[in-house]
Amino acid sequence: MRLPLTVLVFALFLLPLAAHAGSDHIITQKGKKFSPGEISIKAGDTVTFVNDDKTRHNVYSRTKGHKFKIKKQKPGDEDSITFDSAGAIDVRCAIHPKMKLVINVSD
Ligand SMILES: [Cu+2]
Repeated sequence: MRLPLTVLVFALFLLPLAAHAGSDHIITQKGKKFSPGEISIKAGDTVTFVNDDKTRHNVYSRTKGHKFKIKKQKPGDEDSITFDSAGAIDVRCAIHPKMKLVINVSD
């Protein structure tokens, strides 16, 4: 059986690219809590922060070497951050101090 050329092109060029791309993880903000409250990912992975609340959130981290700040997120907004290096990253919300999330990034 002969494979169509397009299938071979996909197999040779696109699958290796897909295998090397980082995974995407979803963190939901609902009831003024991050869910899940802790997550383990690989360097190069992306985390998408979804505001599933009726209030605004303002996600940030001050962990050394991993600082980021997603300004204000309205209900329904989502923003993605890619984490390129290993570390335990403390994530907070500037509006709700009780909101805590730890992102464990491994190589
Ligand atoms: Cu918040």
